[in-house]
Amino acid sequence: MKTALITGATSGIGKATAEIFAREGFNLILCGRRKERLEELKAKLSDMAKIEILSFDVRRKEEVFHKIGGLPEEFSNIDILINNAGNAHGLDPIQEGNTEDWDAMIDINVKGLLYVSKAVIPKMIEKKSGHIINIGSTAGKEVYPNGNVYCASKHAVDAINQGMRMDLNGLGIRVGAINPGLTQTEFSEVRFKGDKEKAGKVYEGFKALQAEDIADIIRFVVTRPYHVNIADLTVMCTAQASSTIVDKN
Ligand code: NDP
Ligand code: 8X3
Repeated sequence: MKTALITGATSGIGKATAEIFAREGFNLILCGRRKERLEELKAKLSDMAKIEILSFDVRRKEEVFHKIGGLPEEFSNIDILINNAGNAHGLDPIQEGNTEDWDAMIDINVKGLLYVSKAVIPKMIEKKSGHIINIGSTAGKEVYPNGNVYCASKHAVDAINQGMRMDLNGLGIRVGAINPGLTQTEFSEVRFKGDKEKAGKVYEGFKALQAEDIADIIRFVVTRPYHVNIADLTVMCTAQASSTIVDKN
């Protein structure tokens, strides 16, 4: 049975992916900072899959290596890595940007993804198999006003995804990105620092993607035959045509 490590499993896309993977019977390593949420999810999914929870902040390099390196034997052989942890912090013009928000986005979305990947890749190379899915964004394909540093962080994920695929070519490891557009999760609540009303408005007047829609696509990607690698996939809801064109009524 396959073992999957999912970062950002406490909410949104990561949580929905954990749920769908559990139904596939995969062994799961669920990561995130909010340990109580991981424990709740473990309790919910344990009758379908073997679950290990790993609570750490992806920004803490030493902790990332310590936690992933210390996985119990039965979870140490990771077949699938879902690099999903991440968020936007703020939506301000660059001249008004908050440097702590900038640090958070670069440190979590870019450096955190790199640390987790570096902790997981050596064993994949050893066994000459593995599958890494990097969760990018439409914000990694185009830039929108006030999106500046978030878009930069997701453009970096796009570049890392391409580079990772090149560097791991020939080593038996599949690498691909999934780039969602507007998806209704806790994403906007985090972006607007807990302002639920402002966050809710982002998804008013149209049917946004749901976390389960992306999770179902991730399930599809990881269940293709081994010679098939979905390298780069952009998904938007029907109402969205680009980062700035959304049909709202
Ligand atoms: P959520 O806010 O619902 O989930 C974000 C997840 O990331 C949480 O589980 C959170 O866990 C985890 N996370 C955040 N910061 C850290 C950290 N420092 N260390 C460890 N884990 C962390 O948002 P989404 O599900 O929407 O976001 C998931 C991914 O999808 C992100 O990479 C996001 O950029 C991307 N995305 C989202 C879109 C959207 O419109 N929603 C569209 C395109 C891409 P915890 O807080 O418990 O640590
Ligand atoms: C999340 C989608 O458009 O808010 O990556 O940047 S968007």
